[in-house]
Amino acid sequence: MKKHYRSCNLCEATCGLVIEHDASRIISIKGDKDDPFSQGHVCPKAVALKDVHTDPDRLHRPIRRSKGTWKEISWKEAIDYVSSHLRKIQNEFGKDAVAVYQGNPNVHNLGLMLYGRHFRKALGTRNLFSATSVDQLPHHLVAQHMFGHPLMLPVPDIGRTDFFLVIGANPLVSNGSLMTAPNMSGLLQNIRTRRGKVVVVDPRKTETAMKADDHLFIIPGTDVFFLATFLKELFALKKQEEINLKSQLQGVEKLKQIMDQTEFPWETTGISLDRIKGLASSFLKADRAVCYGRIGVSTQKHGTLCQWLINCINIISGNFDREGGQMFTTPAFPVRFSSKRPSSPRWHSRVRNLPEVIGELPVAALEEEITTPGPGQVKGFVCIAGNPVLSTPKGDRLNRALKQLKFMVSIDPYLNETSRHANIILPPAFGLDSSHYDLIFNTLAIRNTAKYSPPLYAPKKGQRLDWQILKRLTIQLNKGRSSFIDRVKFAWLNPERMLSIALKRGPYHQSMNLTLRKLKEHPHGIDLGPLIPVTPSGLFTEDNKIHLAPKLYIQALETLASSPYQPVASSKYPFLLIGKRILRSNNSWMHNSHRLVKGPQQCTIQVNTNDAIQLEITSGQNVRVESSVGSVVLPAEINDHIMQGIVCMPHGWGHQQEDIRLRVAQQNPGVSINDLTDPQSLDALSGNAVLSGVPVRISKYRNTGRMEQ
Ligand SMILES: Nc1nc2c(c(=O)[nH]1)N[C@H]1C(S)=C(S)[C@@H](COP(=O)(O)OP(=O)(O)OC[C@H]3O[C@@H](n4cnc5c(=O)[nH]c(N)nc54)[C@H](O)[C@@H]3O)O[C@H]1N2
Ligand SMILES: Nc1nc2c(c(=O)[nH]1)N[C@H]1C(S)=C(S)[C@@H](COP(=O)(O)OP(=O)(O)OC[C@H]3O[C@@H](n4cnc5c(=O)[nH]c(N)nc54)[C@H](O)[C@@H]3O)O[C@H]1N2
Ligand code: SF4
Ligand SMILES: [Mo]
Repeated sequence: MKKHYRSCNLCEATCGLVIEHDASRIISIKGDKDDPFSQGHVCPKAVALKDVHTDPDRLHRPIRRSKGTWKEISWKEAIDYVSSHLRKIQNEFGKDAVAVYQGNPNVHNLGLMLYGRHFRKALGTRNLFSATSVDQLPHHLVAQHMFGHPLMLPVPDIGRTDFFLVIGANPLVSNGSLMTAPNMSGLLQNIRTRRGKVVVVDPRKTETAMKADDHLFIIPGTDVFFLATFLKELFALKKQEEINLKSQLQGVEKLKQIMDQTEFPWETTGISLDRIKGLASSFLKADRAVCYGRIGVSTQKHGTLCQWLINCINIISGNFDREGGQMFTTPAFPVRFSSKRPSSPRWHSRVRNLPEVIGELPVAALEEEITTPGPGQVKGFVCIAGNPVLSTPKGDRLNRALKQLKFMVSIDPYLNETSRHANIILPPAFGLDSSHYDLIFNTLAIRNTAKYSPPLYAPKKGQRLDWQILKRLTIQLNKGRSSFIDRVKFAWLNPERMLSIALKRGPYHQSMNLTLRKLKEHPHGIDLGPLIPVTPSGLFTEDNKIHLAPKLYIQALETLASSPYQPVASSKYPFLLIGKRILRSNNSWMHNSHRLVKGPQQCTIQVNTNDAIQLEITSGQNVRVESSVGSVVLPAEINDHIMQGIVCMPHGWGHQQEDIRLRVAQQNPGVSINDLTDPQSLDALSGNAVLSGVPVRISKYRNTGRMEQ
């Protein structure tokens, strides 16, 4: 029996694992106590890596659809088939006729991160989409405007803070996002042991809120007014000369002026002015405080303004770029390059004229790009590690649209709700079969760390890793177009070589002799120390300053504050639907692990007790949920942990199609929240989808005998 050490790459926490195994069998998966970062912490999903590894439903060879059935074909045939079809479409209809969607696991996969860029470049299409625009796009946009680079994402230094203000995130369940921090419950507990405070602002009394010192219920989508009122109070309490980093700030006066002059409709939030002011005052009094907002505030109408205001709160309260506040990482693999950033938008979507943001278009526009005829219409589609039928707004419409494509390929280990539409599926050997180094999550971690994980088992004969698939496709697409030198260089590269080169260019090579070889000698990972201040030299703005008051945001906030507030809920759709995460679930793709889905149905709709009484709904009873774009039926879960007028359900469920191959998931399919979300509803500044605060009506479901979802 042997021990293998690696990082779990399922979620952002990057926990260290120790896997006991023999030549062919995994015996156990546990937390690695010697991992300097995670120190033994894991969640139930880590053990399920074994289920994914041995899942009989997983594909191992390319399959091609032919006359309604799937046939296995060789990799050579598959790569030729895909590259020739993509080229044919581009030759006939133009480069943009092929669209690409990259899903969440791309950022958890070293090979896809390193080769995705080359593949996209070889295609040369502007129809690039990803899960970013149903997630954290506002953060990137704000980072670009304020700090000069979309990857300058500040993280809360939660290990050293005394006041953790959490808005629209549930890190005890999600294990943290844009805040790589294993052992969230320990970290939260430590804040309280230090006599610090944890305060949660959320329409739901979440698992995190239950462990917090205080919880404020907020009406979904009104956070922008809560945050603006909070910031206004900080300006009122804080003397100008006390603002630290002041010489590095650009636009303080402008921001102060707006805050002084504007009254924000705080009453729409459902939180009293006294409470907002009281919270701002105790935040300011704390030695070290940090305000943090995630999915709940990123995926709403004013997501970009919310993330901008959150940064401003941290800056003006004196908690920016300092210990215990909001800080930047110094990653060993330097992912932020200082090349001059082109001014956005460089192009717009064809149908709705939506601007490109950081090189991509809002995925909410993908369906219309496929279905609307005319020059530039999308005819070919490459889906890499993504399941947009379940994860993007009005996914059921996209489900229909994908049928219209001339050609589609999925690079995915499963035949699922999205890949079932492909003409061909290229399934990678992945997870435990691949080597790993976390490019993105080391860049978002609350300590600077580095860890290399070798593959547990080398891929079996006839299997290909993600990077090998993308590399072959890129070579085929570039045939006859790249120079001999470029071709030789590209053929020589592999993830390990790229990693080795990058580490030598990184900040720890000189000081600590950090190389890939050294990482290999330290299988538990290497701690590179706590986060350190980087301002001003680490900023990417031309003047090396933090831009506090980008014109776009100031104008948008002024317009918003001066127009009469329109409540989102209406008499037709009186409830607001919000989303959540479940501990034993990972977006849309881990429901085929029996150990994760066993027990009571997890895809339920949470309804407040008083609302349930009025609607005569009882726990476990089926409820119909209707929005302006669709309807679903699912069982109710009734309690007081949710505000009256708000309902909540998880995303990633809805494995109902018969022709998919997810035998465990299909026994308990659930329904998709994204049959209810509206692709027309976007954060105007970033194009991010609005997934929080969707107006719906709910009613007791009376089965009429008709087939219903
Ligand atoms: N309403 C609503 N919608 C949401 C959200 C929400 O909160 N509410 N959350 C959004 C967020 S934050 C996200 S990140 C997205 C996620 O949405 P997506 O990224 O579109 O989907 P996932 O569910 O992560 O599915 C990932 C796919 O990748 C495959 N896969 C897994 N690992 C690998 C790998 O290593 N290689 C390859 N090639 N394939 C792999 C899986 O089989 C699966 O098909 O959903 C978004 N959608
Ligand atoms: N177990 C598990 N962990 C995961 C994932 C998973 O699917 N399962 N997915 C991973 C991914 S891809 C991501 S992006 C992260 C996300 O990580 P988090 O952002 O922590 O995700 P959620 O748990 O969805 O928390 C969002 C919170 O926002 C609240 N909310 C909704 N609308 C509003 C609003 O209008 N205002 C406010 N203030 N709050 C609101 C919801 O009630 C919920 O508690 O989680 C990651 N971790
Ligand atoms: S918290 Fe995330 S990284 Fe840690 S074991 Fe669970 S899924 Fe893996
Ligand atoms: Mo995400």
